[in-house]
Amino acid sequence: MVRIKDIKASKILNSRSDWTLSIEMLLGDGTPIRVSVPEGKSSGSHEAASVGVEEAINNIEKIILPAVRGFDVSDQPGLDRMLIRLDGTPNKSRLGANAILAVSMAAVRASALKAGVPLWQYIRGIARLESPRVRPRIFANVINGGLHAGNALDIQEYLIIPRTHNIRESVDIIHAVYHKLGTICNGKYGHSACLVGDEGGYAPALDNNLSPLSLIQSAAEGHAVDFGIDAAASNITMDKNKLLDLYRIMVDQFKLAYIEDPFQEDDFQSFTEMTAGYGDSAIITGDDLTVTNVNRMEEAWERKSVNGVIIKPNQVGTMTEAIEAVRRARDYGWSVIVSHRSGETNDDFIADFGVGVGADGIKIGAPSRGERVAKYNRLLEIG
Ligand code: 2PG
Ligand code: MG
Repeated sequence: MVRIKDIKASKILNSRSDWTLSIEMLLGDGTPIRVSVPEGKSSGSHEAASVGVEEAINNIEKIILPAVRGFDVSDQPGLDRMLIRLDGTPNKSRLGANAILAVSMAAVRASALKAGVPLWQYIRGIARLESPRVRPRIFANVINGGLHAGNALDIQEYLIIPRTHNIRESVDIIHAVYHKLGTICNGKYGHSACLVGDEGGYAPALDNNLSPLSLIQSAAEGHAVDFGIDAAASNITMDKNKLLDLYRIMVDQFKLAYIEDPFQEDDFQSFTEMTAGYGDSAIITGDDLTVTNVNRMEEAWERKSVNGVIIKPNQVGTMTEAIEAVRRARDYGWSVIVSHRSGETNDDFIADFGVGVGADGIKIGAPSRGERVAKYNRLLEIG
């Protein structure tokens, strides 16, 4: 049995140079386990609530540590239940989803280390999901807009999705297309217009929401890739009919295979229409709509609003609940896409999580910027 002896919490910088939470959990035998938590910018308003970093540090040291000291890290459901009870609010607003998640993640990492197995394999074991043995397809965000870039693109993410479950092949394709895209972008708009955004994709100074798809199409010529978008539409002011027109053109001209958050986060009805219209050829995915929350997912299922779902551990706050959300999505027959956040650290936990739960896809930004590359390289290591 491996017990929690101590937890030291501190603040570190994330990829947007905002402070975020990092902890070092000390185990009974003195082994230190480090994790840090990411942070979204286009966050859904129904996500579990994180608190400020100083408050999270204080909550961990003054409230969480006294409760979990001596706890067996391998009892993940027991630990997570205790954290949820200790918080006592429906959205983790007392202790903070960031504070709770850090402890929950550290327990998983500690248990994997002590069990002598890779993190992804340990997660596969505790998830007990009937996961296919194939690896997730990689969803690479190669052009950034919306809140993740300083350009005028309404759409937040333009994604390429290689049609392979082989990690090496997938990264090879993403690498090739990303470089070609850079060359095309520089040639057309000049270097200064093609610097990268928050998730490492190029952020060309464009305002036509279709232009990025033309660029990507040229860059991807000859490669087996699908195209997708994350509209993150809660941050778009365009009215519903204009958005529908835009999506119609995108599907017709570029055969979009993936559309995330096409409408505002509470507009289940419009998602339902979208899924009825395009769900046969595209994965219509909830992110801000569903926020890794089984109650929101249930509503989306009853209303046939989506056929795919984003899973982000920090939207819900514990490993057990994130795994439960994956299980629920499987019951519903939905595609499961595990995702990083736009404000990341170099912690590569999410790569192991995506592989461990047998996700269909994993969204990790573009293959540039250290915090994104950390996830790509971890996936390559896992193989
Ligand atoms: C999203 C995410 C990650 P953020 O909307 O899917 O790409 O962005 O972390 O800013 O919510
Ligand atoms: Mg999203």
